[in-house]
Amino acid sequence: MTEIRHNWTKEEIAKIYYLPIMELIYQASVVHRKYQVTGEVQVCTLLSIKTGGCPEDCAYCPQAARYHTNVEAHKLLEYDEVITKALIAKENGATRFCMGAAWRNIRDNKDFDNVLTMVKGVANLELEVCCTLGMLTEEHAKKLKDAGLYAYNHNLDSGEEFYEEIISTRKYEDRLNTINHVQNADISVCSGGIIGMGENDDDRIGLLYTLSTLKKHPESVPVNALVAVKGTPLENMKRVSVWEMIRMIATARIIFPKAMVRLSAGRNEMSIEEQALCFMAGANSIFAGEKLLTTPNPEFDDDKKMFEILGLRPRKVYKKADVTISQLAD
Ligand code: SAM
Ligand code: DTB
Ligand code: SF4
Repeated sequence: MTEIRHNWTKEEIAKIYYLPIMELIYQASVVHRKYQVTGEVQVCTLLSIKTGGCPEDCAYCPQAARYHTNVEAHKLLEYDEVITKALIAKENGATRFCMGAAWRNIRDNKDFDNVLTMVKGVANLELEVCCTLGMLTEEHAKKLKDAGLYAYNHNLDSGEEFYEEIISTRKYEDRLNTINHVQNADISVCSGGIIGMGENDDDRIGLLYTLSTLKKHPESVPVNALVAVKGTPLENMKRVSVWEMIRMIATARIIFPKAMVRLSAGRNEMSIEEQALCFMAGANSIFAGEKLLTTPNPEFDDDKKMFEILGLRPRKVYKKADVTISQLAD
């Protein structure tokens, strides 16, 4: 049960997924203790470096140009603003900094050159630098790698069949190709999904199954609860139950013992007790800071209190910094 496997069948994953919830949490916890550092949770921070105006039609996304949401679109942020935000995140205990852009795909232009400079800048801080910029080619991935990119986030979002119901402007296969390009450039892969979009259990199992059959497991698996944003086609979706989040997290922990399983979007509506169960079930990372990309998230200080109450430690950095916040202020 606890070895690393690439030959999971959907039936085997379903058997785990449907375990009675207390048994599932227990089994995930056993795997967690064997493969991960117990009591340690990585704090990551997101920054939307280019917001809104996206040509895609992802039904959940407030940044798609075709929906009328309250998101204020802005062009690519300036380098100094990005570095300042990264240093603030670091001061607050973050060890990973993820920059997101509302792009369908990377293009060879000035904006991409500027993003490469930002990657270099953040990589010089004491942080794992991650980007989520849409689809990319192998050449783009190599350029990002050379700039010092540590990880690339590209979610499969759901199982293949359900994907077509929420996005029509690209194919599941396009997502898989991008992940392949990222892996070929030796960049760490962050890929997971969203629950609460109207998918069924088979779709969730299908997502985990596809991720488990990648030639290399993703090093990071984010589990997001849909944030239903007014103006998007999914605005009226009911908030997903915490038991479903726990079920997804625990199954992911068992299938991907070595991956970081990230309790991602949806924490703003969760109590400390609910989040504690997610950590018991194998989640070992959160996004902290008042905003995810465009939607609200708990403040750093609230999470610090939660860590204290639960006796959790933020995961330490593994790199040396070239710049400190005081140097930047000079
Ligand atoms: N445009 C790029 C892309 O789609 O790959 C990168 C940015 S996109 C906003 C990153 C991820 O955020 C999506 O793949 C999706 O999983 C997640 N996301 C977007 N809107 C969300 C929402 N309302 N609730 C939960 N997750 C969401
Ligand atoms: C991921 O899986 N979740 C994060 C990160 N990867 C990029 C994004 C969540 C976005 C939630 C909606 C918003 O804030 O715009
Ligand atoms: Fe665009 Fe990404 Fe939002 Fe889809 S999820 S609309 S690709 S920003």
